Amino acid sequence: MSETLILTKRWGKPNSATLESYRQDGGYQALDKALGMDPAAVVDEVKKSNLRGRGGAGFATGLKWTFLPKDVRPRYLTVNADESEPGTFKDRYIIEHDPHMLLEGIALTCYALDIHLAYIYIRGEFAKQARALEKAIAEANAAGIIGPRLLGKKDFDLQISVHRGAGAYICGEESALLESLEGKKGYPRLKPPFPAVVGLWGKPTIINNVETIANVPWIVANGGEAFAALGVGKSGGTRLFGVSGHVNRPGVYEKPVHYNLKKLIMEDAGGIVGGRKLKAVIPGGSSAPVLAASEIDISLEFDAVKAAGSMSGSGGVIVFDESTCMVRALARISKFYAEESCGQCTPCREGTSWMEGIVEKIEHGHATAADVAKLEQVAGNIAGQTICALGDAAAMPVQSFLKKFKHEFLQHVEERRCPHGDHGWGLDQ
Ligand code: L3W
Ligand code: SF4
Repeated sequence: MSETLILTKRWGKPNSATLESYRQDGGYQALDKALGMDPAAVVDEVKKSNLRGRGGAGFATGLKWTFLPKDVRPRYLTVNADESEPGTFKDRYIIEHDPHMLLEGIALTCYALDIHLAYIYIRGEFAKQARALEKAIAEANAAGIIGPRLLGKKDFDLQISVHRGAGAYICGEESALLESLEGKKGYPRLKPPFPAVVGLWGKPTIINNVETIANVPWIVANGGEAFAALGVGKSGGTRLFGVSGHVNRPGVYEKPVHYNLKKLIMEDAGGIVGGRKLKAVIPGGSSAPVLAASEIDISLEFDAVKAAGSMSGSGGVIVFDESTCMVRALARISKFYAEESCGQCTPCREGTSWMEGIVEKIEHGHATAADVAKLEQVAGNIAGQTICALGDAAAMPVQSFLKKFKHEFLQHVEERRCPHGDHGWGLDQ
């Protein structure tokens, strides 16, 4: 039986981003169907679908939608297109190849939740994708699909606005994103209250990832149960997995949420380059704990990856072969978090730079065994002590690399050099 494709089925078609092409393939028919439904029935389908957030946390989408207070207006939708987690590259392709699918998802979500203004917060570097969105929004407005009347038939005003970020990773954190959208510095807010209750301009705001929202047209067209049936347990549908690193065929793969990680790497992505052996895999973006080669015969479903000691996160699968220096790889990851910490809370601001410094020292053969122990201690004092998840995101790779590959760190100390010399492949090569 051929696999069901929801998000990638139109990728590669000529002019797939145009309204004409989208409509030829049945686009906006789900919106048409929804306009004949009660908005609450649309929410019910999303609940039944077991759609879980594709941005990293895997939170149940339908449940999040129910957190909106009943009587407070206005309420907003914000689509998180900040996609900056190292190893994650999927939302940009949805926007590039099928922007109307996202717009239809937005229109359906707004209709379901009585929202009249939606923002798409897009990573500043995504100039091409921002232009694709602007163009698609202009087409949808000109065709009367959005604007004062949905599909030209239902009095329901819907405006969609694109807001470009300015290159800060932290603005992908939902509350920092709201601050940035309000024109302020992207400092994460303390939660609770969650954005669904107190969000943009203090009003209830639903924030969902691009991929999450892009699934909604299929769910409405085919029914929530059909979507749930593509997955397993409380996780429905397919997901986009971005496979990068030492594989023969890196790229984005759409697979059922519970697809096997080993199969994805060894079969779909063509196995390890040069016939070398696999050393390690980060299964869900750089924040997720690393898995050793022996640990990857697992389902990629959120809870299954958690049970295996990591996170399925944003679906970014990073593959390291046997030639990788794990200290160097960690040095690259730690540098990223130190650079991107917003500096608002002490454990993260000081701890990320401290960890970066120690890992660099180990990598260059200037450290002692006491430095390795200190690294472990610093990471332990960041995790769970910060305002937002960036602190944990910086600590988890350090803790897991040390847990699984401590011998490599100690080897650097003993030999007073990197055993891989210039030949180790780090993340920056
Ligand atoms: C109302 C409650 N709402 C939770 C909402 C909350 C949010 C969602 C998930 O971090 C993770 C992080 C990164 N009432 C609620 C509630 N919510 N309880 O549910 O919340 P949370 O706090 O579990 O996660 P988060 O703060 O959204 C996201 C990991 O994802 N990550 C992400 C990076 C991804 C990118 C990217 O490029 N796409 O940056 C990677 O693994 O570490 O753990 O909406 O408001 N009681
Ligand atoms: Fe800023 Fe880091 Fe604190 Fe998050 S954990 S608020 S990024 S300093």
